[in-house]
Amino acid sequence: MESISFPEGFVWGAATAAFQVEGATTADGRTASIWDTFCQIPGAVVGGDTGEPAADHYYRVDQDVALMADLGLHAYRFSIAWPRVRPDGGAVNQAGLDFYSRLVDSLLDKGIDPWVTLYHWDLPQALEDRGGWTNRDTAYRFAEYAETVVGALGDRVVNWTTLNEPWCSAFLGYASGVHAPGRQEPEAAAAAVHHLLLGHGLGVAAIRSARPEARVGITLNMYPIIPADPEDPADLDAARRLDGLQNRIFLDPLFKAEYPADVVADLEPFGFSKHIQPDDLSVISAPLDQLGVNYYAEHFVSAKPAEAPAATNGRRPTSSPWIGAEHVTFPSRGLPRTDMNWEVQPDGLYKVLVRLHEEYPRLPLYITENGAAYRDAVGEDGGVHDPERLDYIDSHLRAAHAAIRAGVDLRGYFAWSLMDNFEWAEGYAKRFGIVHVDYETQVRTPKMSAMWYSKVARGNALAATAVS
Ligand code: IFM
Repeated sequence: MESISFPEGFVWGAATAAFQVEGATTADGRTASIWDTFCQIPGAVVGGDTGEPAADHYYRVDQDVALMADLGLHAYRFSIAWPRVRPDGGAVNQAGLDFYSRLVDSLLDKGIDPWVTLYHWDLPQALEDRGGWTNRDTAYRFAEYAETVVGALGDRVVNWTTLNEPWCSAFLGYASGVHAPGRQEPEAAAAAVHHLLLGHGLGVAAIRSARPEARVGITLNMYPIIPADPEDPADLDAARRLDGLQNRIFLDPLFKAEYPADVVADLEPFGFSKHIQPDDLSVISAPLDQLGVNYYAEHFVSAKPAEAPAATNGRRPTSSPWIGAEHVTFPSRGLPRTDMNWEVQPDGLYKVLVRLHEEYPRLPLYITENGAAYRDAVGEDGGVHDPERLDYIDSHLRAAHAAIRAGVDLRGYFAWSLMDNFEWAEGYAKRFGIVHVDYETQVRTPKMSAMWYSKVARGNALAATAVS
């Protein structure tokens, strides 16, 4: 393997999200989010895990910032907990804002650029009680919340992300029920897609009016969709439908001011278009400064029935997130897999980046998440040896670099995740961190991948051989 350098100024960061790392779910006026409620449903989260203690980041934030500085990170992507700063979606809670204000100051003090995500899935439960993202009003409440956060942090934060992975919020939250709020109503998911995008557009306007100099984007989880048999019309239709639901239903309104006609037709049985009001698409397509891409794997899809239904392993029953495409299956093609059972396919990252470059306006791109869960343990020597994660990140960085060589304006990479954390419905069982967290003692141990990543960030380059 060759040694490669990244463009000057390339941003090397790591990411987390509030509910996954903070803990302190009732501290200083925070009220319940949909995830606090969801965790109480029997069988919803593996092991009955909850947002406590997570990585106790709320109380260990100084130590964590010092760790990032030791690793030589340029930027930290974190999210704000809406129910900390506007509990129940209502009045502003200064104590909640103060936590993030201190975090921003401490990052800047160490020369680390704060990248703020406003919504990483922790909707105040009180807003869900009024319909959550199925209710158009939630988009306006989101804009109000955005205005509050930008008002408090906008003097020091430049890079803003409105939503993280709205696909998950809409389809896992309201159709499959795998994520909070755990609803299994396809019509609700269709409504949620549009209201999340509307919230994004209104949020962009709120950020720009408070801080014209802000750099604003959204983060999408993008997947190349590969038909199992490219000669089979049914597999090709399966791929078209999934590309519509995963990628184009978000990209087209954001960047072309229209929903893709085939997706609108597919979703008509779920009442999708009745939620779209006359000016909505112009709000949603407000110009952005950058786009965040979260990449983990490809979807290899077929219209043929699955060989064996997936086991539920004691979890509560869930539905398909693929509304109108429930028949689509995901056959194995023998690629290596991570502990999430996700394929390892770095070439898919190249495909995603080049597709964005070719089919959508040429915005600066950032990989706002990429990484892998593996079964790590602290060894007898006190270290955590995670060569698979190191190889995973190395191979994806090589794919990203190939995209840069092909002309893609890629400006940064954020490893998911800075540290082990609450992996949603999988609880604490899946470890994505480059830093190991012992949840009993809250001791942090940088894994071998973290030491390696630190060298990459410092040198702005990948060495010829991955494992140092
Ligand atoms: O942990 C999540 C994160 O919150 C959003 N993107 C995918 C990660 C791994 O599942």
